[in-house]
Amino acid sequence: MVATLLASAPEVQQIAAEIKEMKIRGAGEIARSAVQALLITAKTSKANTTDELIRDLDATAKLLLNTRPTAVSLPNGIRYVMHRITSASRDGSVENLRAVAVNSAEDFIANSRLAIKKIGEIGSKRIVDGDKILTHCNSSAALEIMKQAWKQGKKFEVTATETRPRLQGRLTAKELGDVGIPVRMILDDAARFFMNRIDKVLVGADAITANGALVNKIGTSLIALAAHEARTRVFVAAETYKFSPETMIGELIEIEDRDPSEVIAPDDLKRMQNTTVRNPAFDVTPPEYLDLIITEKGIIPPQAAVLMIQEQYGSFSSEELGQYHVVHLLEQE
Ligand code: RUB
Repeated sequence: MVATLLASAPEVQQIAAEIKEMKIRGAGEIARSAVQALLITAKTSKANTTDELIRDLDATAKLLLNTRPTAVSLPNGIRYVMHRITSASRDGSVENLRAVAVNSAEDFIANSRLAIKKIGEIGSKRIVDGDKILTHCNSSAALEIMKQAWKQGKKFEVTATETRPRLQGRLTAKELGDVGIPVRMILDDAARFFMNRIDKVLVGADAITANGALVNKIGTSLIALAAHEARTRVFVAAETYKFSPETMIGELIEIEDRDPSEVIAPDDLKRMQNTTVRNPAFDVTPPEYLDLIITEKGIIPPQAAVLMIQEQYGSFSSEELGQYHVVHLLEQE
């Protein structure tokens, strides 16, 4: 068994390490990279039987599932491929099953990129001349909306929070600034200070729960709270593979706790008596603080998240979810 896995190990291990170290980051890119790891495994596995190939793919899936816990896109992307493999016939040749794996992985990656473009098309209609938009962290889906709106000739400006501790706000400012959009970067703590001058908050998602709550970069819920107080609308850009089927059956989304050294240098911390550090990477914004979710299938109110999950996954048990028995996800009509 080890012999069949070794061939794909280095590249796959590298993808897993880069997700963990956040060299690969953002929920969409994490999912595409995890699926890419399955694709590499399918192409390079030395498996002689369909069972051996499934075992190799399953080992890669498990490795990837243990990288970052919060982005639901990751297990959903893996399920997209694994469901198609495990429901394909095992009686056929290993080459046929390899082709199923490669095609499903390629489909997921292509459809997920297409989903971002569609979100850009749909969401850009909600941006009007003169808008002052606030965004948090660095979401490719949220940025696509702003980039497409700018391309259409709309004139607006963006306030980007710096996003402590990893400063993804700088990536956002660079990306938007490079296409000509005027960006003002602010401290995360200044969001409420500026909120009265903001027309729309636009953020991405790591996960959407069945009750329509948003799991996104730490600080999103405080920004939504400030927006609620100022009667500023909050828009979420989320591909449908960010919706969590687990939450339909009462599971909670795990919030990643990252290393304290991202917040304070270990030597500085050592000098502080009786002090510990917590560094949750994400938080939960309840649906009451969100106005709408922009998906590639259209705009929905957060309360309709449950219908979106039902439409995509049908009904299922927790055992079925665990065994990749999930259907329809991201399938194009
Ligand atoms: C990134 C983050 C993004 C979502 C959506 O967190 O919170 O808002 O992942 O991104 P991190 P996208 O930097 O810790 O991964 O729209 O690109 O999927």
